[in-house]
Amino acid sequence: MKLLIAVINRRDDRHLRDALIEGGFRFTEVSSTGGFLREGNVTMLIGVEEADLERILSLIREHCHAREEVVNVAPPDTRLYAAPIGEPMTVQVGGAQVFILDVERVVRI
Ligand code: 2BA
Repeated sequence: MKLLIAVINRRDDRHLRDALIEGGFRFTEVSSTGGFLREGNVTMLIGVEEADLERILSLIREHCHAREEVVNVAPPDTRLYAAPIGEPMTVQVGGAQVFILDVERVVRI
């Protein structure tokens, strides 16, 4: 079995969730915050049999899209003041960032 830890853009969350439920997959959603943009995203924990891994990845590809966002990045020595100063910068935000881990054992009680 594999555990997918998928950080999802919150704008894609609802569609992916519906597709996973429709596909009969089990998962847990955790509210999370991107370390760089400090914006809310959603982290999904998806336990999946190896045979279903590619099907899940296809669903994630189908429902999660990369977007460009313009952010103001303050110089490091001014960050403490939380002032809206800094250079506008365009970043491409996934989509999804997916980590795939081997699961040693699963116990359902
Ligand atoms: P954030 O950390 O808020 O990052 C949002 C986007 O900002 C990133 O998109 C990337 O394009 C850019 N970015 C992040 N750190 C940067 C840096 N030091 N310099 C320049 N640009 C930077 P994605 O790579 O698609 O990541 C989307 C979200 O996925 C991230 O939100 C974070 O919550 C998560 N994530 C990405 N890589 C991760 C990793 N290696 N470990 C844990 N979480 C990760």
